[in-house]
Amino acid sequence: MKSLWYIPVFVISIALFIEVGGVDRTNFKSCDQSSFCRRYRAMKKGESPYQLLLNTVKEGESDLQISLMNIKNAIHFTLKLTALENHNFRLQIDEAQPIKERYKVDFALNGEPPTRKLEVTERTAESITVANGPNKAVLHASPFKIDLYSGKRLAISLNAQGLFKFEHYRQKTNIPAPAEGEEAVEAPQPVDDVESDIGAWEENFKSHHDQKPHGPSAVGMDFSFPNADYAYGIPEHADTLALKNTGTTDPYRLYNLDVFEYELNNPMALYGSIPFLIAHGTEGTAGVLWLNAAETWVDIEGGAHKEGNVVSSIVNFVSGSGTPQPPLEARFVSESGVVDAFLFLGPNPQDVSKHYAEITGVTPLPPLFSLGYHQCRWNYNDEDDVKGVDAGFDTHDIPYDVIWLDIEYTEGKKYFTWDRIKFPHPGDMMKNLSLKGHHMVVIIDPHIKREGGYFVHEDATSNGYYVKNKDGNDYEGWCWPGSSGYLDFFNPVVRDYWASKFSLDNFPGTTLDTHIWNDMNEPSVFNGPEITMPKDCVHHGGWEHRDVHNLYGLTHVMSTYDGLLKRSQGKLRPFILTRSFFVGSQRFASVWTGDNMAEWDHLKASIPMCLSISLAGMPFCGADIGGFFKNPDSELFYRWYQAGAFLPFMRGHAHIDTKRREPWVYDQETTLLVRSAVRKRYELLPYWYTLFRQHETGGLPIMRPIWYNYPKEKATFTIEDEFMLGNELLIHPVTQSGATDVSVYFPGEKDLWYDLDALELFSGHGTKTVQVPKEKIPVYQRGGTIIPKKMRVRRSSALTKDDPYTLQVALNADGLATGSLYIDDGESFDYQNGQFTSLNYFYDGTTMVSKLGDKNGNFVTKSWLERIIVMGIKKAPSRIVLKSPSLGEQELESTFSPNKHLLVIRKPAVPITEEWKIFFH
Ligand code: NBV
Repeated sequence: MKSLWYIPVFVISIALFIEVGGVDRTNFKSCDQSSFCRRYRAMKKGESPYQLLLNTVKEGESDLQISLMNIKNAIHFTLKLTALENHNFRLQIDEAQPIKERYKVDFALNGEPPTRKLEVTERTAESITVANGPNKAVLHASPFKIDLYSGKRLAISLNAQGLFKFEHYRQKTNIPAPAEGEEAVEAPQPVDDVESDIGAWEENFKSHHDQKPHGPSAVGMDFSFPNADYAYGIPEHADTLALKNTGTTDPYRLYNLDVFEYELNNPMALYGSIPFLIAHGTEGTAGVLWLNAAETWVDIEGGAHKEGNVVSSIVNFVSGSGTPQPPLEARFVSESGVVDAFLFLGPNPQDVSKHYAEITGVTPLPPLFSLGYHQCRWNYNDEDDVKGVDAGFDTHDIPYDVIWLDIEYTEGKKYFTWDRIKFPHPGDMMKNLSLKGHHMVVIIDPHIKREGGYFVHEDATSNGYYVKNKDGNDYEGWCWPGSSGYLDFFNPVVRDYWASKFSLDNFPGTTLDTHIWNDMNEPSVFNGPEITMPKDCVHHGGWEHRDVHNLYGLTHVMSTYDGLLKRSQGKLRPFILTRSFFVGSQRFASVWTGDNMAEWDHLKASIPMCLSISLAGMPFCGADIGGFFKNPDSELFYRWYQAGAFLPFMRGHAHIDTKRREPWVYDQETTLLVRSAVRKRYELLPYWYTLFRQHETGGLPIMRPIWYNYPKEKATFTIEDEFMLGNELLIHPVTQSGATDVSVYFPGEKDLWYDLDALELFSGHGTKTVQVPKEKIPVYQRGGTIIPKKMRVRRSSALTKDDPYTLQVALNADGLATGSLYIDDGESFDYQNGQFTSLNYFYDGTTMVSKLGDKNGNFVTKSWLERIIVMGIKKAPSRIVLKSPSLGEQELESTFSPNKHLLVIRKPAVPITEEWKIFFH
């Protein structure tokens, strides 16, 4: 019997991969089909029956603990409010005397969050007020509510809507059926709605039965942001950047799932989850991290969004326009765990990101090659195919850095092995790629083929490394290899074991230039409920999969990262791409938006999707260029490269059933257009690298919504067809078929925007129509900035190592500009020991200065300064003189275009790492 179930599953999966027809919603739960979501959504506002017992307050150095009681059933909880460094707060609520310990999220935070002194400033019979620097929290006893102030402004209120609810663990009350002739025992009065919910103790979905041995355990809290207009973040959803009100739809769902052919514009769950929301309005920005790894749903209401905003439409109908908008509300509900909420009070978007990054970590500086172009396909068939594709880039003079191998390179989908027919000499293949400075990324999924003799399976079974099913046996699911086991990365021994598999000895055929792609790590289980692991499976420490589901992918990449690190004795920076992610995944991996489609709307969606992921602290994001499923026509293809060249992670990828689509397989014109887009990427690599270093040190996103840099400018709040890189570049990719022009919004009342192709001023503040002939990528440099470039075309980023730099200066209305450049060896951790140079540049009309940003840096390079381009200069200087330690005083040559207001200074020729001054006379 046991072996028969897979036949239909297998047939279904095959069918899935041939037909392209849109998501099968019946595979995934709606809120109504998830019993805790249904229960919580049925709750009415103000129903929250909790009261703070103010006479129980215990003051700690940096925290306050108080008892919280459910007045309906007298169950007690412990509330702990902690003062975090940077004047934010952390709220933790747990059962005071649970019959079973509740899961608290591990791995996500970057160590124990730093705290500071919490001061009690006021006590009344109804409330207690505590201060954390300029910010304060007022805890109201009854009705229970917490108001958080950023300075004097009320930024966030908790339980203001009265929707907080905490389902305590309980014993199941089994009421024996009456024997014949006996009277029925009267059922005890239900203590809450849980008792009457048939889904509370077990639940069915399709053919799957979820046995809930611990019963109902959900937690939920509402957060109000009185002054905010929109909420952003909580990826991953294929939806708008500004979150929609969910009054008439399902809530946004956070449950890492492999959603085949995901649809756009809906709140369904996708591969990754980051329960971090940013609320923003002209008066300030605030953030909430709801640190819970169980299935989570998020309802959004109020704010400036019109559609789905029931309250605001009634208010507007009754009293006409001009009525204050209802407060923006977000309500998080999770199936288990505790309440653990980090409350970031801003007041600026930058404060929120920085403080979030301090707690959850940043993306460490990636190796330079990984910022170049990546060429992938499911699959490059064999070594000759790889050789041919590599040669194709040379023939067509297109730079690229990485070629990827998908699952077919393995022997029967057994990871850490090679198909010996197709890839008989992987080591030689690797070395040949390395000769031209290229790298390879190979896929390693977490499912393990259950086949006797396969070393990983043998080790996993004999040592008990697999996740267990509810009966305590190894859980067996179905994935690419057929019957599969799933390593339990929650066990530190398993993580070490997995890490050791990446050593060059254990994974023969790889070299230090081989990096890793972790796919299917939601985890994807073809025959599991919702294509994932059953919730009643059990992990290390006895935790149910229900408690930790959204952490699986994080633990997988953590361990892979460790493996790659150890492989080079901690010397080289690993590159990993992950599909599934959670809070903290940014510390280990880059991410992409999974299996999109070769459709214009999917190209368009890649911008808000990566923006949301970036806002949630994961900056290294991209989308499959060209679209994974289906075949793009040439226009979609080259427009996608043009957009993709300006997303942090740039990779072309395609499904196994699609036509080949290396950059040169269309007509010659398309090849040239793609080539030009990729070359633009390479010119800007020094700028990208500097941006990533700034992220590492400052925690801000790299790709940013326009409002992030212009927080007071309401018109920007819902823009999602353009974005900024750092503070310098504004990009409005063409995402419409047949477009001859696009309408670009230029923010900043006083800002000036320079066209990156024409090298001249294009616009001030406002909306402008931009002509977009085939080769045009609308990219603008903000006046007041300086960006570094390298202009020589090479085959890979590695080969540009000693190339000279160009500095591109764009003047603001006052004729000023500043910028920076970061340089190191591009691959090792030596930069952490001083092997780097970081420079700041200042231009003020009479001088331009290069100054070391950090005197401790002492990187040695042959690179020099080849050119300085100044855009927006009114008149030509009569003399330009350079003063530098190595070259002394020298007059520099230049050309000036009066119509363009463009000055090009030729060959300053100073070593790039030097401090110098240029005088304009
Ligand atoms: O490994 C095959 C694919 C991969 O190409 C894709 O990028 C992943 O998102 N993988 C999913 C498995 C199944 C795709 C239908």
